[in-house]
Amino acid sequence: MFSDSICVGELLGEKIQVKHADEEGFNQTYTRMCVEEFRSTHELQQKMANCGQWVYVGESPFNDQLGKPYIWSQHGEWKIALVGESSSRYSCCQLPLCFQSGEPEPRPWKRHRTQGEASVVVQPLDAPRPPLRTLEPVPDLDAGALQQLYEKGYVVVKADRGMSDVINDAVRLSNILIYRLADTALGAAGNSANWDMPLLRSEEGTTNILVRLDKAPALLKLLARVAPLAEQLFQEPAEVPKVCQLAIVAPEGDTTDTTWKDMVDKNARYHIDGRGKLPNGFGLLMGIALSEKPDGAASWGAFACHPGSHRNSALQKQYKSQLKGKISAMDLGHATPVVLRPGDILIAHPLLAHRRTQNWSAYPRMQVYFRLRPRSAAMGNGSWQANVLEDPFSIWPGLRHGVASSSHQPEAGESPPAVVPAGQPAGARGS
Ligand SMILES: O=C(O)CCC(=O)C(=O)O
Repeated sequence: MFSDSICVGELLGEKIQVKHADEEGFNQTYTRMCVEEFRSTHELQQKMANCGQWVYVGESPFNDQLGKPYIWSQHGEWKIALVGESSSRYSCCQLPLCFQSGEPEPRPWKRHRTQGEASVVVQPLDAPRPPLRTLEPVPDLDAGALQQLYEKGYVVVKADRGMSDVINDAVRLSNILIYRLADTALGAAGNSANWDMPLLRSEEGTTNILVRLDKAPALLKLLARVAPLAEQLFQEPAEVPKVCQLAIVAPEGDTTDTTWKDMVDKNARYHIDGRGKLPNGFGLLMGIALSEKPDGAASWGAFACHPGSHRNSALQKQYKSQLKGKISAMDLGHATPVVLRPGDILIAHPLLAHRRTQNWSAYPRMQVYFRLRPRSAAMGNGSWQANVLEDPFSIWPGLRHGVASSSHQPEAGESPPAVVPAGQPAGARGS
C-alpha cells in the first residue's frame, strides 16, 4: 500500500513519476499515452468509461504476476490501476494538474482494497515547469491613438506578432470547449431526426455526423459539382446518396495543456471502410476539404492513407480477422497525410486503407465525405462490385478506358485488391 506519499511527476508533461509507495511495483516512471492507443495495445479488464484523453502508463509490470500500473482519470477523478485487474487500486478527486512552481499540496488518495487514505504529492519529474513565458506587453498607446480616443471615443490596437501565439492558444481552447459541448448535446439528443436540422445520425459526437442531403442544399450543390468525377470513373452517373458524412476532427488534448504544439500524431490504426465487410458496398470515396491546414501544424487531423493498399489482396483477405483481433494487423508502415485546401477533392478507392491523424492544432479539421456507387448498382444485386477483390478496377471502367487511351492499361493481375459490401452505400463507414 502507499505509505504516506506518492510523488507524481508533472502531469501535463510526457512523463510522471510515482515515489514512496509501499508496493515497489508502483514506484516507477509513467509515460503519457492516448487512451485509444493504450486500449489498443493492452489487454484491459477495466472499461475505462468516461475517461479523459490521457493515461499514464508505467514502464514495467507491477510484479511477476500483475501487469503494468497506469494512472487515468474518470469524470475528473484520478485513479491508479493495474493492467489485468478489473478495478482501480486508488483514486483521488483532485490533482494539481497545472502549477507553475513550488511544491504542490499533498492530496488524500482513497484506497480501494484496504481502508484509509494515502497522502499524495504531485510534482515535476525533472526540473519544475517554468512559469508562463513572460510575454512582451503590447506597446503603449501612441499620441495618435490617444488623440483618436479623445476625439472619437474608441481606438483599435492592431495585433502584432506577439499576439499570434496567445491567440492560437485561446482559439484552440475555445474550439475544444465548443466541440465538447457539441458532443455532449449530440449524446443527449440521441438520434436527432427530430431536430430542425439536416442531421441524421451522429454515433461518435462531432467526429462523424451523417447529414441528410435532401435537407442540406449546400451539400447537395457540392455533390452536384463533384459527381461528374465519379461518373467519369463509373462510366455512368453516380447514385445520389441519402446522406453524406461531415467529419470533424476537433483539437486534441486538454484545455490545460500547454505542450500541444510539440505533439505529433500517435494514431496508428488504419482501416478499410466497411467494418470488415468486403466488398464494402460503395464504389468511390470522395472527400472535400472545408478547412485549411493551420500554419506550422505537423498534425492537423488530415486524412492519411497507405498508398497502393487498394491493391493489397493479402491485406484484404486477412482484414476481417485482424479487425476482430484474431491476428495481428498487417504492418503497412507510415500513413501518408493528404494535404488539402478548402475545396480540394480527394478521390479514393473504396479498398484504400486509411485513417485520420490527430489534430494538434488550434482549429477543427472539417471534411465532407461522399461514398458513391454507380446509379445502376441501386437496381442490381451487387454484381457491379462482385469482382472488385480480384480486380479493384472492375468498378472503375472509366479508369481502364482513360489509362488505355493514354499509354498503360492496368491488368487485373496488377491489382490484387478488394472492396466493399453490397447494400448500404453512402455512409458505410469503416474501422
Ligand atoms: O476524417 C477523416 O478524414 C477520415 C474519416 C474516416 O477514416 C472514415 O470515415 O472512414
